[in-house]
Amino acid sequence: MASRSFRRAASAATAVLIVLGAAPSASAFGGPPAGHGTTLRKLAARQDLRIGTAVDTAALASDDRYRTLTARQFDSVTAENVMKWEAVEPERGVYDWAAADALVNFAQHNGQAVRGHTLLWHNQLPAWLTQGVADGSIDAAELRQVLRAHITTQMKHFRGKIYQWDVVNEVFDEDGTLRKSLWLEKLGPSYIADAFRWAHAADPQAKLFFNDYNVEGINPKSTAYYDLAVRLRREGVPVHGFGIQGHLDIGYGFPSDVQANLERFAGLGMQSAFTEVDIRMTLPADAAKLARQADDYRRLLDACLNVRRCTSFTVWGFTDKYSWVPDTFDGQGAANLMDEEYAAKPAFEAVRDELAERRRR
Ligand code: 9MR
Repeated sequence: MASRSFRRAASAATAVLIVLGAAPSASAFGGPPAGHGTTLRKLAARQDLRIGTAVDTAALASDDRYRTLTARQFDSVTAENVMKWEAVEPERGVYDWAAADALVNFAQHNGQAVRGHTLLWHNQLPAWLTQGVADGSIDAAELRQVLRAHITTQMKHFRGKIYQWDVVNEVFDEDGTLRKSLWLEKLGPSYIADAFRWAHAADPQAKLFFNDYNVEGINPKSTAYYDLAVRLRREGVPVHGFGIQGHLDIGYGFPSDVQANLERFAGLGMQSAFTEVDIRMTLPADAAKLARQADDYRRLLDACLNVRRCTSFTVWGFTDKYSWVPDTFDGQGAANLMDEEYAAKPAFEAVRDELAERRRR
């Protein structure tokens, strides 16, 4: 592989210019001026890779620059929140698809594919469901039917419009044992195979994914997914992909074996994807931290480009303006490709350069 400095020099020579929508104001970190030329999605298409972003649908409706950049830079979108169970079925049997449908329409209008997120999780469940389970008014048999109805209804609603679905989200703990969620507690471990079977029956074209964090490298948690994938596929359960969220922190130390991890899933005939990449830091940001962040983004993307069955690379929002990070991690942030003013950070340039220079194996 060419050295990083070689590739950087080659990139400068290629002089790939970017369009950042309406001209961004100068960044505190000196992001490049807006130029005319190519975009992340054009570069990714040449690599046979989808480049995606999570979308905050409130921002999409209210912020022109956000909307322009979402359409221009990405060819895959994921609903950050509006396809989650609490959003689509706030009252039992009463579905509200308005926000999710608006995003799908936006995507279709802009020639973008949609990743579905997520059918089965332990978070953002509707209160009627968690309360019903807690007070015993929904017993295990009924819960199984409720889950089946939810998955079937949602998959049918979006049938043919979603290319990859995060069917089960975050079902393992760090030590590789199944998370003690209400699903495991009430239904036992078979709920996972059931979820995939029900999803596939309702939309046979969609590729069905596991999705989790802290599974970038080979570790007990990612190995638990690997072992489960082996077993499920042997049993004929339709599980097609492994989603690696990629919520990192520049202080973590870059996870080892990312490419080897992707390769072992490819060896099973499965796809993989980076589904929620952001790389946070302790604020304030400075040049050294941003350089480190850029390198971590580059290395994740590099691993994906090196494995043909890694089919999409999605960032969890592209601007620091709407990131979930500062609300969750005290004193941390600046995790995205662009700053709050939409100026490109070194991480944006790193992703762009990597897409421009590399040829997939
Ligand atoms: O970014 C999402 C944030 O707006 C929500 O408040 C939060 C609620 O749990 O979920 C965030 O998205 C999560 C995703 O659905 C699953 N992986 C972790 C993401 C970050 O918490």
